[in-house]
Amino acid sequence: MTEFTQIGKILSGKYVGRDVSVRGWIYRKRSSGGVQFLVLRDSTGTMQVAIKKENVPEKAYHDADKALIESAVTAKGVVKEDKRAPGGYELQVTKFSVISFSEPFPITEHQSTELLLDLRHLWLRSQKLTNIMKVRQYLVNYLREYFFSQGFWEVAPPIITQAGCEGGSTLFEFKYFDDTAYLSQSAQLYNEVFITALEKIFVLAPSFRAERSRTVKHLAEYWHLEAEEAFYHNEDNMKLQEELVSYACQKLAKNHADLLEFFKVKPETLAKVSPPFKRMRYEDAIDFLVKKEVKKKWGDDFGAEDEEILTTGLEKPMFIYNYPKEGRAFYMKVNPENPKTVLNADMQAPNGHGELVGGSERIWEYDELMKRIKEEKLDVKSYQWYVDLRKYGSVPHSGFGLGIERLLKWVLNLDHIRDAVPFPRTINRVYP
Ligand code: NSS
Repeated sequence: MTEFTQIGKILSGKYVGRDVSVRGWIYRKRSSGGVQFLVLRDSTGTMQVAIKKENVPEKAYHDADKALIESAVTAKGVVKEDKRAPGGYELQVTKFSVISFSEPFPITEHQSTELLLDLRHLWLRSQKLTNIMKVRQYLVNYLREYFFSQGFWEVAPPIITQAGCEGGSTLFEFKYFDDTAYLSQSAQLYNEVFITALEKIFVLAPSFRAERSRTVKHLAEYWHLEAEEAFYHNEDNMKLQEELVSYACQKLAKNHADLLEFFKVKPETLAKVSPPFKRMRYEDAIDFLVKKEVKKKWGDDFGAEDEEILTTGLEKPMFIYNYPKEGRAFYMKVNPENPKTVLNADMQAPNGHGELVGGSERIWEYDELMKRIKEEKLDVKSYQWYVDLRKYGSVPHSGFGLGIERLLKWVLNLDHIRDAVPFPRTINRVYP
């Protein structure tokens, strides 16, 4: 059987003079004076292969001539250094065959965003999206690595649930046999179950939000990295988050400068992301905005423009903490120093990229939680198991959720969150 060499390895320069076989897809092509110059792409890179009429059988040359962009091919030949070739190396081909001929590829230069989204199944092979998927994998890997290094266990909560976590307005409801259920908005309530056994846990799973908003930061389906920690208070929770995010940023900066540069992101910028992150009380954030002549009063939410004003020019993310109790989720612990507020924190990305993390200390006492569930008029039946946890050895605890696509959007400075995920689901798109 033929052994194939990855293009990335050839580009490292160690294969000059060697006879190798490669396989991949035609990325670009041109011909001149009896030579077909193809640029081949595989998962590791692109390189030029030169097919000279006199060096290959007639059929091979004819096929190379006929094959359109995105045809799948194999080529064998000797690697030569060639400064004119993109990447600096060229394969001088002696054997060439087409695995499958492509029809005319429907994506050419300067296509509309809508068309590229309709053709997402084909556009995913573009260099931009391929590189995003690579960075995404590294990022997720480093986040996981950090949790494991701190003694966290990875758990598997359900996706189908009857206990909404983040309010009824963004729940996806569906028929569940003869009953009704929802797609999970957050694994949090289940995460709180695991801590009495494993103490510190995390989960990476899809979360679903029936978001009516058309923004560059909202998806209907996103990947949610959530953690829950027994005996942690809000400040411990924030420390954990800033260390987690810093660890991943620094590892990316150290190990993947080439990928970052593709997105014009300077590795030095990410290397600077280190604890502590700036912390600002909610009320101080309101004052800050008022001083910038934004019409804001205590109790208001922050919109995209407010977030931009608060975070423009920052080198690393910041926390806004102790939000008003009114409008916050039912499970958040009230701040004993100011009972109009809760012990929560949101981590905001620099330069208006939006909220990366939402976290809080949880109500761990039975009576207090029951009172909040009733105040919020939630269906006690669906939450009975959750409240039950407060009867059997409950402890103070905290946790948070980080949107993977939000983090990727900020790290790579992407214009739109949809490019941080292969198949974006938004209010007006569920195809392909
Ligand atoms: O609603 S959150 O702020 N918080 C929770 O869901 C908690 N129950 C998490 C927890 O404590 N275990 O969402 C958390 C993060 C938020 O900061 C964003 O980064 C991300 O989830 N998020 C989203 N990403 C993309 N699209 C949408 N619609 C979205 N909503 C939240």
